[in-house]
Amino acid sequence: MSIDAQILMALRSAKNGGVSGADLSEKLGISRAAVWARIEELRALGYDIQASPHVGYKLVSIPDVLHADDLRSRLQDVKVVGRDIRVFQETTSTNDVVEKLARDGVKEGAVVFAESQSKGRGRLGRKWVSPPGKGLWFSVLLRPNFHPLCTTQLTVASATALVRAIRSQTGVQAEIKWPNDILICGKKVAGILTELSAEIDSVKYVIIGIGVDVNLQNSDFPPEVRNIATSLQVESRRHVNRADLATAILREFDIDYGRICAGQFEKVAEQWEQQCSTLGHNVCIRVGDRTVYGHAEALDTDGALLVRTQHGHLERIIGGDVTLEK
Ligand code: BT5
Repeated sequence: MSIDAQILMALRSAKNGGVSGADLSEKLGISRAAVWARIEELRALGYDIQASPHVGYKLVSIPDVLHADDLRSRLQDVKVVGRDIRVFQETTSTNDVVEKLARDGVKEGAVVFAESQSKGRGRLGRKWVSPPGKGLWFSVLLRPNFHPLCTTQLTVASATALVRAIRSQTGVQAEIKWPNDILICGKKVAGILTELSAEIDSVKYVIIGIGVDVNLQNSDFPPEVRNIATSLQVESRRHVNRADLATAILREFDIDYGRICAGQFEKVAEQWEQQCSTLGHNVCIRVGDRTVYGHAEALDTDGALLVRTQHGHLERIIGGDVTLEK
């Protein structure tokens, strides 16, 4: 772990107290002058660190920036998701960056954040609006040992993780629209783009791309999206710290990924069923050039949606665009 991450970790664990320069210097094995220099660097990034002769260094507030070392230092407890974190100021799409990492053999659990994306994308090549500094635009690399058809389980897991983290960080109750939308009061606040590289019966890697509209104002969305999108700031009426939210999402996703790897998808599905606005409704689903009408009954064991069609058949849908019917 980097020196900066260790300093931030020590300051955080001091809670309301402070940590003396001498203690930090001893703990990190660097001189007090070097500690001071690192503290100055962190202050320049916006970390408000007070220094006083009696209390030592004290972390007063953290800036709304994504700092890879800081995020990593706050995710000591994760098993897989978030054990390697990289932050870019700008990328084309974080899914592209992670795909390159995957091909280079990087271990699963790596997460790439970008402050902004010039070519953020949704499914079927749709555009994903990703302005700088206002959202969480990131992708997670996973190498699950399962059949490609089970990949929907990961989309389901990331959706439930998002709902839990949004709830714990903002108090707002979001809902899931199958398969990949997170909505608040019917407006989209986050989306998930799951991309896969696989052999016929085994997965090579999966990239879960997640976009969360955190502190965007309505005017930050282009006109064509403004009426269907919202942000956590708009809904909770307060600024949301992105680093806090990011660590909460990754921690929750790590828990659900652990469950899936242990063959306990049903535990994830249980939560999903409580948070999902699609189930129990009549739906219209566009799957490629086909349209399926029916009643969304349940989630199958691989994450597929089970829809009772107008003709009484139970259809398994593994992807598509859902519209709720009246
Ligand atoms: C999605 O696609 O919802 C998946 C979005 C995934 C974005 C993340 S960001 C990090 C990673 N890197 C990427 O390049 N992508 C992932 P889909 O269901 O196809 O929805 C796309 C539609 O959502 C667009 O056609 C717009 O109507 C709408 N949209 C675009 N930007 C939005 C935004 N910021 N917030 C809400 N809705 C948006």
